[in-house]
Amino acid sequence: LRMPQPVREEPAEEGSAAEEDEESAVRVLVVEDDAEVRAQLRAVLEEASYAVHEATDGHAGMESALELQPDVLLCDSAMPGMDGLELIRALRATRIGRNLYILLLTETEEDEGLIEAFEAGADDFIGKPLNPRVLAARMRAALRVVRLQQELEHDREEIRRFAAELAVSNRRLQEAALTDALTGFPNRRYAIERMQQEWQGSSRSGRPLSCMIIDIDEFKRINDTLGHDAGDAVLRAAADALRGALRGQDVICRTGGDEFLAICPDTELQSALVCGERLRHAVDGLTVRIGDKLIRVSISIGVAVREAAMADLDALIKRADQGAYRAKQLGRNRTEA
Ligand code: GH3
Ligand code: MG
Ligand code: MG
Repeated sequence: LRMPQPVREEPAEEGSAAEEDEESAVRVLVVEDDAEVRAQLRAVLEEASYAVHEATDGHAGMESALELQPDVLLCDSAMPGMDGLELIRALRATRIGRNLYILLLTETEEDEGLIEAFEAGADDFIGKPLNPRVLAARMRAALRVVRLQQELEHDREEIRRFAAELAVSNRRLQEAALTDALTGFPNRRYAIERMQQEWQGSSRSGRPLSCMIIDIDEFKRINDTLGHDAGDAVLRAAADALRGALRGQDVICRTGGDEFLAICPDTELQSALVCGERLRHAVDGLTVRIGDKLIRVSISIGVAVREAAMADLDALIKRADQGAYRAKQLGRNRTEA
């Protein structure tokens, strides 16, 4: 059971147009030990407006791939040290490498070699020596997959955002369902659930639990003589005064009409009585201006503490109710146990 709390709103961040352009260019990482082939690849790729990055061996390729997170990896199969297939296998085992489109440059195009390349995780291959038109065509095929991947990622991001918004509005609804709109205090439903929690906690730990029933004096007369709106204004003013005099550990709920319940965990009767008196004083003498009239407000309070002989929560509330009744009988504007 959560106390109603205001929800913070995060401002949306916006990237500049230049940043977005940079992001939408398809990034290709070329891993190739032969400088001449690298230059040839770069020429073809830049002609087609890809953003080209280079690495000269498998290990450097691995590092660059993880850091740059390119859209396409163009990698040579035969390289000293970590060769192309080893690089592909290593990348496919990472989160970043899993969605990468991988195009393998191979010297041989015999079946066994190609099967091994696909099994290592290649998406496509291209034979050496390079035919620039074949490379451009295979890159266009790669682009179809990359675009789908990007759309998928974009949709996933939208879903995440939507789910987050839903969670926020859900939380607001839940909070509203537990809040009294007039005073902003937790409402009766919250009060009952919270009291049950505190009752159980206190029964288990043996720590004291007190509560108070607080009722505005002669409230009907305010309604009857000045109208319901005036009554509402008095209720709000009384609630604000109560809020200002409340200890941090205590909770006040509006349980109905002109009645409030204060829940005081870890509190013996004597301290609860002191707290009750502080609340009563905070409201006593409060004047609310309605038109040209000043209305004086006071409250009567009944206080009770959990006792071993009490069968259940209702017994505790009933005891507090009896205190409030006595306070009214004894002339109002009083705190009684
Ligand atoms: P007592 O000193 O004995 O408490 O007298 P009282 O007139 O305050 O009697 P009681 O507490 O029984 O009266 C509660 C009244 O509160 C009854 C109803 O007309 C009024 N009331 C209940 N809910 C609202 C509300 O939301 N707004 C307003 N303005 N009045 C309300
Ligand atoms: Mg009353
Ligand atoms: Mg009442």
